[in-house]
Amino acid sequence: MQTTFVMIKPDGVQRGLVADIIGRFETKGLRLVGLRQLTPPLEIAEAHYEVHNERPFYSGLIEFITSGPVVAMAWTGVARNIIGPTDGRTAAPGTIRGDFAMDIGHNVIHGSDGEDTASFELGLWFPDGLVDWTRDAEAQIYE
Ligand code: IDP
Ligand code: MG
Repeated sequence: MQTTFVMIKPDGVQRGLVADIIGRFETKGLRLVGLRQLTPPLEIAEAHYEVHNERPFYSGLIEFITSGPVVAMAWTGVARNIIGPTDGRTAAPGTIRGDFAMDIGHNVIHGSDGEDTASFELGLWFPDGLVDWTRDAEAQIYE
């Protein structure tokens, strides 16, 4: 099963959305295997968004993501469709971005977009590794 790096961005933390967002992944049936709150150091933020470093929004994005605490998480199970597409204005209701975001930059949450980015991002944000445990309810959640 895939594990995704998920991060509640500074706007989501400031707006008090942490409990609601964690609850969506948890009640859907994903398994929480990493959780930490931190104000991202510049070098982690720059490494995380390195693929975008030529884009016009890059410096604003780095400023935003280092502006205050984020909640970094690792979730096992399918996460991306809970998050929704980048632009909150067009993301479908029912997704986190569709329900909570009104813009493309301040879009509340990040989720890795594939297996390779997931392993890179998990190593970057969780250098000490993840929590290895079995969620007993998975016997009911998965057929
Ligand atoms: P993603 O987060 O859905 O994977 P990406 O295209 O990888 O979206 O962009 C990374 C992040 O950069 C977005 O989540 C958003 O916060 C920010 N971003 C992307 N495009 C724009 C833009 O056009 N203006 C401002 N910020 C943007
Ligand atoms: Mg992306």
